[in-house]
Amino acid sequence: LSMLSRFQNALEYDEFELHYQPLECLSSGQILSVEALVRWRDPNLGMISPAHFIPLAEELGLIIKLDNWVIDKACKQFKAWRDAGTNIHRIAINVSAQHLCQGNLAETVAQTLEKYGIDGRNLEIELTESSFVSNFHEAKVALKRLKMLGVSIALDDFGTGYSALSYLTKLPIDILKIDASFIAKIPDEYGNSEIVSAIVAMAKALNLRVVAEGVEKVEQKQFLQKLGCHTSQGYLFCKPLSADDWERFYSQWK
Ligand code: G
Ligand code: G
Ligand code: NA
Ligand code: MN
Repeated sequence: LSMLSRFQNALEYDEFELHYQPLECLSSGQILSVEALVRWRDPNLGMISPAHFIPLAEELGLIIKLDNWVIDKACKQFKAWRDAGTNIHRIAINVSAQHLCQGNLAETVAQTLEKYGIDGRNLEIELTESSFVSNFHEAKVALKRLKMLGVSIALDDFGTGYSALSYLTKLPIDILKIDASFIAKIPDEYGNSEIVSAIVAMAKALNLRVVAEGVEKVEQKQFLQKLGCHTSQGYLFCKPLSADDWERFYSQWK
């Protein structure tokens, strides 16, 4: 079977699933939101990482279909958790750079929110800087539409792209997610602590929320707390978990 037909089959036969990883507030200890991360469970190959199949889906022209599946599934899950009484305010989803300027992202999001009776303020959309590079104007229009729904916009993998910092003031961005590669080298490696510290200060000055990604060690968490970084995500607090495992984690954590 060609990759194209395998991927199409996977969409049709529901071989994708979402895993969930919480974001922890470093001052209150609360869980602020949960990020949905897609996985492909191939009957023969087992779990395939999105790092492999997202680029493939982009090449095959199927990324919007996959993103839309993720949007639907994540909103449906959020509604189910809310109905079951969990007190998590937001769910975050990743959207491919291609999708922001093509397709009808805001319309799809609006329809899905309506379908499940969810407020836009319950949703965060994570995008990478590459989403804005080729089509700045279209990106801005699309982001404004999402903002009108109440959706928060997070800039993912911040610090690893090539784009200008001016995006932060020209586009309606709410959250900076500091890339895990910086966090991996704090507090020891000279230069990195200063970069992280500068990003946190800049985010505060611009009134952006800031999230440290890939927090694995207690020393990293303590360093971030000292800097006043609001939010952390990483294996130290919780790995991405299947829906069932996440529910177990959450009920024990509560
Ligand atoms: O969860 P993991 O570390 O395996 O994710 C690898 C990469 O795939 C990350 O860059 C992540 O942002 C991306 N990714 C995970 N889930 C999704 C998704 O639902 N849609 C898109 N477009 N990218 C995702
Ligand atoms: O591109 P994005 O930031 O969405 O990718 C997030 C990816 O990082 C997910 O695939 C998730 O599995 C992974 N991840 C989450 N926490 C940690 C961590 O503490 N350490 C490492 N190495 N990876 C992490
Ligand atoms: Na992300
Ligand atoms: Mn990231």
